[in-house]
Amino acid sequence: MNPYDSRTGDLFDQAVTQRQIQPLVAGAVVLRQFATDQAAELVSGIDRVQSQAPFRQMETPGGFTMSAAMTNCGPLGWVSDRTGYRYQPTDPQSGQPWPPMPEPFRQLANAAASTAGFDGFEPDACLINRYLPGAKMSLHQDRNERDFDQPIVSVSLGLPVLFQFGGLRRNDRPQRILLEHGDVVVWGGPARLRYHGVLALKPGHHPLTGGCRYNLTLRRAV
Ligand code: MD3
Ligand code: FE
Repeated sequence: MNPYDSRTGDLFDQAVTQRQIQPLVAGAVVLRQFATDQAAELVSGIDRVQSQAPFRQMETPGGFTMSAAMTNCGPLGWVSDRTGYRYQPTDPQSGQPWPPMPEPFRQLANAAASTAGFDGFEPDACLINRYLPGAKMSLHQDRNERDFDQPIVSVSLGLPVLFQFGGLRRNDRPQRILLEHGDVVVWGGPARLRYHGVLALKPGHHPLTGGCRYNLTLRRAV
C-alpha cells in the first residue's frame, strides 16, 4: 500500500520509489533496493564464506591479475587461472568444496528472478566479487555456463559503482548505469550474452561494508 495523507490527498511515492523495477533492455531488469532489507544478512553470509574460502585475486589465461578479489559458495565456483575459465566444485587454494551457499542468497536470487519473470531459478554457483578503490572489471561476456536460457542474478552491496553494458558484440558502444547498495539486476533471455563490466571503484565509506563494494553473481552453471 502507498502511504496516503488523508488531509492533502498526497500519495507518498517516495516510499515506493525506493524499491522499483526498471526495465533496462530486453531481458534485463534492475530491481532497485530489492536486497536492502536483507543486506546485513547477506554481508554476514559473505563473512562466513570468506572465513572458509578467502578472497583472492585470480590470474587470467592471458597472465594478468584481476583487480577484483573473488571467492565462491555453493556446489560450483567460478575460477580463472593460466589454463582458462571454468566452474569447479572445489576451491583450488584448499582442495576443499566451496562453502555452502547461505540460504538468504538462494532465496533472494529466486525471488528476484521470479519478479523478473524467470520462475524456478535455482542457482548452483555464487561468485562473490570484492572491489576495493581502483578495482574494475573489463567488458566481457558470461559464457562459461551450460544453459544460456537460465538468467543471472547480480546483487550490489556497499559502495556504488558505474556499471557498463554493451551489446552482443564487443564493439557495441556500452551504456552506463549506477549500481548502488541493495540493487539487484536480473539478466536473461536476449540480454544474457551482452558484454558488461564495471568502471574503477571510487574510494568511499559505506556503513555496512566499509571501503568496498561486493557483488554477488548467482548463476546456474550446469
Ligand atoms: C550482463 N560482475 O562476475 S554483475 C561477473 O559487478 C560480473 O561484479 C560484475 O560481470 C560485478 O561476471 C557485474 C552484473 C552482470 C552479471 C552478469 C551478466 C551483468 C550481466 C550477464 C550478462 C549480461
Ligand atoms: Fe560478468
